[in-house]
Amino acid sequence: MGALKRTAVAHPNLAFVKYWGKRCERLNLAATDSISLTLDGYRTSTTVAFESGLEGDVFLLNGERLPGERVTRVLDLVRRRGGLDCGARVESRSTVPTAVGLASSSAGFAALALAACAAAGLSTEVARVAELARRGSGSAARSLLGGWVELRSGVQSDGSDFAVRQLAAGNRWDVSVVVALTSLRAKRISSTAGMNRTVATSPYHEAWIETSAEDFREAKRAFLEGDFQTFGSVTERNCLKMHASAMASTPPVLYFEPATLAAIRTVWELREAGTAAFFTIDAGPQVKVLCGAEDRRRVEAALRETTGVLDVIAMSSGPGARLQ
Ligand code: 2P0
Repeated sequence: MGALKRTAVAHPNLAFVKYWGKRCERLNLAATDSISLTLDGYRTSTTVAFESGLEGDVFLLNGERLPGERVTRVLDLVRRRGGLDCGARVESRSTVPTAVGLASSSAGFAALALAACAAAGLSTEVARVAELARRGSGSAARSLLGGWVELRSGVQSDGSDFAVRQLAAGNRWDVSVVVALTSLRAKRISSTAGMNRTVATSPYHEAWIETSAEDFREAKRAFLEGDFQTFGSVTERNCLKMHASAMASTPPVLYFEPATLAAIRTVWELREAGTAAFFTIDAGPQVKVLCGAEDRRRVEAALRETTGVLDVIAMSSGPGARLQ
């Protein structure tokens, strides 16, 4: 066996219309369609080497050996398709803080799936890799593409109509994403567990699913028409509905910290004063603010002055996953 080894790089993405809940857990198919922007800034670089004689997989993240069950789940599919029966050594270097709501898994599984497909000699077409990246983390399929991306989860039980597509290049809108870090403590409940609990117990989950489809249509139309205000309003509404449905679970799924609410208030005050800035929040306490690039400094300054905000990081659009 020759050197079945490749490296891929990917970046996290940020969803403005969100994925929360699965329609099929086995195939990891989302219950809702989503729209995201792939970011620059943080990055993950992953090398996959299939090695004959290696039993089981070895997964290292920033030099630390981790269990890597999900890594093996993706690699098993790659092995089956590529007719391989050996273990793999996976070495990942990531600048994304993990488990704090900064989408580390989106970059991680996009890089892993792409590197593994290439190492195994499989197709690296986005559609093929997306199916594998998704099995690691639903949001990872979106990080395969750069700029503005839509993920359509489809309705078929075998996932055959699942698709990710680029809606537009990152420069379609000259925007910044300003992230207010409010806590770097690992979240108490993972996204997967949080969304599964929401599906199983939240009385508002059905309403989330129904209205999320409207949000997707409205946000996509606003995006294609260049209507930033409407896109931003739908973003906030969609985010708060996702969290409202999660909070109504038993036991509750609550990701906010006091500074999360303070940062929301700051964004609303900025808007009242005429700055078009809109927030979104993922499975963690960080507040991500979408604004025009020309307003970035004003938004950064306001968030820095917000009680409880630890740090502020500005990002722009980034490229999709690529082989090195
Ligand atoms: C999103 N999130 O659309 C939403 C918003 C978090 C909040 O996708 O279970 O880590 O691994 O498929 O992809 C985070 O969920 O979940 C996520 P799994 P994933 O970005």
